[in-house]
Amino acid sequence: MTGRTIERIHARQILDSRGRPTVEVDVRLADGTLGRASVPSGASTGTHEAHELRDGDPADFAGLGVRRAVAAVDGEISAALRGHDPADQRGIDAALRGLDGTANLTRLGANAVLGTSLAVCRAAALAAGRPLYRHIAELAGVPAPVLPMPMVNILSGGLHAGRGMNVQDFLVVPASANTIGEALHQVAKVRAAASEVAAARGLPTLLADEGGLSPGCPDSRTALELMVEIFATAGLEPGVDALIAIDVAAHSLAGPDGRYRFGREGVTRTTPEVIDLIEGWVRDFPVVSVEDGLDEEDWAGWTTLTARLGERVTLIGDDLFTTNPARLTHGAALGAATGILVKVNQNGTLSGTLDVLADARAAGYVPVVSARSGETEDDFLADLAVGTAAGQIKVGSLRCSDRLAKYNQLLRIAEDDRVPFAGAPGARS
Ligand code: 2PG
Ligand code: MG
Repeated sequence: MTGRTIERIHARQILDSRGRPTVEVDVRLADGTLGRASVPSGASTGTHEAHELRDGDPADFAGLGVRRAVAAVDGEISAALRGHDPADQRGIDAALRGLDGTANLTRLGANAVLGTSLAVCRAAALAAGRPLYRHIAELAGVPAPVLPMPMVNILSGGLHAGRGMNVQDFLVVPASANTIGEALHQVAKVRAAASEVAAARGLPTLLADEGGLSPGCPDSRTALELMVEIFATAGLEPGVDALIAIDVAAHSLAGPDGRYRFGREGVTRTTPEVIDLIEGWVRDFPVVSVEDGLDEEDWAGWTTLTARLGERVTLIGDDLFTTNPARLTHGAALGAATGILVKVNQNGTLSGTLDVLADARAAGYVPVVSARSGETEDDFLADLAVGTAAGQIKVGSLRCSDRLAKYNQLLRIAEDDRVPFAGAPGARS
């Protein structure tokens, strides 16, 4: 065995940013190199995501334990990958999928498979003595890494904040920033202004799941007005320095009758009415992108929405695509959405995620690399966004170490002056 072979893979159950169990994987190489990675977890999840295996034992973290996934890594996965070259990411990911044997990674668990896939990648980069983002760029066939523009959570509702607002997230994009450092500085001003404005208005200043505020605005336009006021308080010009990104997470509003329930307003809307609502946001506010404006199965609605607004804002599919190549192909054929949220745990392997990013690019979709609402201190995503030159990243607010871990890694990568900053996002790639 050479030094660059996998000697042992070991997993453990750790806790994520919501205090729920998740999988952490250690990949040990024969030369002693240790690659470690952990797995995120969503709250507003798409139906077609790779399967997150939970134990369902009510006595263990209310059924959320991941001991079976951990056992799969320590047992079958470790045995199958022992002796493999960690640089062969594609071969390893194919072996993991083959070992699981199901389309959605239901047998071993996408959490077991993804944790291994990411930890293998990190071990390979460490063993080769090069930065993770450079290693990922090579795996992805990307000639030049790029630091992404962040879209940063400021106000939350939906499943990230006890349904205090119907729309899940309002985010800031610091559009006039010329470097990642400047971008984060502008966002820090916005985040501080958000607390200041909320306190002045007697709104709650406690944190939502991704470190933003949960002001409980009665409707979306009130939240958008609050965003604009926050930008002005931060000394930033709305529409020039600071743009608004919105994640509706419409899947969590959709009822079985195909209508959307905006419970805080006491209003139910049809698909055309939701499209009108979104058009009003785009007309009256500096909105740069709208994510999951409609439900994951509302393909006809998505096609209409895209035809109406696709040239004016980026329409991002998250639950719509679930980082799944077949769903992206389907959407591209229909002309549904113009952007795609890319989440490693929706797909299940690193290679699969890189393939979806490549497909998205080929089809002209704007990619956004994204964290989950449940995260750990793992900063892999920063290197993934840079290495794939994705252009944009979404990892939550400027609060909580699980979020800052990613931003701080971007600041470290920025010391490599060969890596440019993406700058302001355009409506289409
Ligand atoms: C989303 C993500 C991140 P979750 O909807 O885009 O904000 O949330 O991880 O809960 O799916
Ligand atoms: Mg989303």
